[in-house]
Amino acid sequence: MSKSVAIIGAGPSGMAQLRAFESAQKKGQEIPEIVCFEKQDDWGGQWNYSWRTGTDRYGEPVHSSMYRNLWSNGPKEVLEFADYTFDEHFGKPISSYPPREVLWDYINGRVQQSDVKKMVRFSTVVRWVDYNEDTELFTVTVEDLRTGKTESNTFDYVVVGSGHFTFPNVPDFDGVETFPGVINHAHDFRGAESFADKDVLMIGASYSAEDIGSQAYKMGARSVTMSYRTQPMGYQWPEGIDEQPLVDHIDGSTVYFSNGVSKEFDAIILCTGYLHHYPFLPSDLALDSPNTIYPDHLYEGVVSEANNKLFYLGAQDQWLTFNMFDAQAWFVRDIILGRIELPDAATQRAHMDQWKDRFLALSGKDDDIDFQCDYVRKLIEQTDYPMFDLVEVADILKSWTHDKKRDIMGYRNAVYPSVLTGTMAAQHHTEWLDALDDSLATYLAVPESAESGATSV
Ligand code: FAD
Ligand code: NA7
Repeated sequence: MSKSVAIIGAGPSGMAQLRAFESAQKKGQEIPEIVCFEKQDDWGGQWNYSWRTGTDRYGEPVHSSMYRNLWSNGPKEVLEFADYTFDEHFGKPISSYPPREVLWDYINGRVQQSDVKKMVRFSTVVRWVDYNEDTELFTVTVEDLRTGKTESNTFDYVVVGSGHFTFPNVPDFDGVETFPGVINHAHDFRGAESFADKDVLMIGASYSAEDIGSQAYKMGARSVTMSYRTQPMGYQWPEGIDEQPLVDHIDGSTVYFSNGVSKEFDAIILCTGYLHHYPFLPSDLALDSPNTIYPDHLYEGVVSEANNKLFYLGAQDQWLTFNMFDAQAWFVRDIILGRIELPDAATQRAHMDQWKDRFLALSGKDDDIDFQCDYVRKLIEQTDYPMFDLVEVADILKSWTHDKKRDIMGYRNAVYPSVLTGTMAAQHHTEWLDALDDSLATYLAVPESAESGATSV
């Protein structure tokens, strides 16, 4: 097969694409020439933690928005790879909400077993991608960050797996320049220890505000205030956390909210989300979308309407993550291998409109969950990726949202069964609120106190 594929990024999406091709190859299929360009020194994308903020040692924008004490914010049972279970990786049941390093170990474990790392060019950033209508080839220009050398090569297909939780959405607020304390976007947040005994404000009402606010509470903040634009999160927050409407203006350390309430703060974290930003793509090829579970102009959620040889993985807002990226990667692989034929442009458009109409009619989280699980099921039905019970996955996701409503500081102590193996997750030795050591070693260790029946190390 003389075709060639460039994959941009070796995060969970890019790794899924590598694994998809490898899986076909192992079944005797000839595969194209594949090069995956990854600007970081290692793979794992967001899960590859960096203490750095701003720019990295090469002067490139730091990619990961994850922080030291991050634990999975959804049950691991909804993201489990269908071809590599948690049981297989860890050899024993683990809890439903592991810390970042544990999930990185799991993602890494699947691809370590294979030979795909040789297809990745690390420390190599994609600078520009151009499509030539005459040759029907993409020219991909990259820079080896270690040598500073640029080079351009042509490819038949490009798969974008560069993620969309890196470039901060930074709104302005009247008087914000007079605030004397620290102001950061969530992208640059690395830990909440310095918030002990401080009054902190989160602007935003989604996952980042919820989790960074909870981290601040865990690390002993005097008060945590979350400011919402559309609607409050509405959890039963413990004493010391409250929600206020949008910031009206800021005067020195005092923040005035739109309901007339005002309060002094020591620090502000902008949990205001991220931009879909693809600085290596011309505007006609770059996806332009808000953070949503149905970005338009992607046939089957992955094929660029502007150019059917360009694909996006993981471009959706995510209820499902690793297994959805797999479903997408297997589907993209089969288009490239010629196993799936794309319909004409009008049929693609009609299909996208159908899904868009359904998306626009969704009301509430349960609907969103069913929508994304249906989407993933329909993709898997078209490939040889192992099918799993997506109704059960949807049920776990719905239970998770209810767990959070019931106990926002304790939901991570709940356990769920694997939909693949049936194994019930283990009750972790330490409750999340008391767990201050997030390392893989401590997570997997059996504490001495377990023998005496105590619940914390
Ligand atoms: P990414 O993980 O972002 O990886 C993209 C890769 O592309 C990176 O390695 C990057 O270096 C590379 N890249 C980017 N641009 C270029 C370029 N020009 N050239 C070369 N390489 C490039 N998901 C969960 O399932 N559970 C969670 O608990 C969870 N928590 C999260 C917490 C935070 C703070 C964030 C931001 C996300 C969280 N997510 C979580 C979602 C997370 O985005 C996905 O799990 C997953 O990492 C997405 O994979 P990806 O490969 O699509 O993108
Ligand atoms: P999200 O989920 O995209 O949420 C962004 C939040 O920011 C959302 O509540 C927005 O309010 C709010 N927002 C955006 N612009 C503004 C302005 N101008 N003023 C006030 N509030 C604003 O991003 P997250 O960072 O929380 O989560 C992204 C991923 O990171 C996710 O997958 C997690 O797992 C980790 P809205 O509701 O639109 O009014």
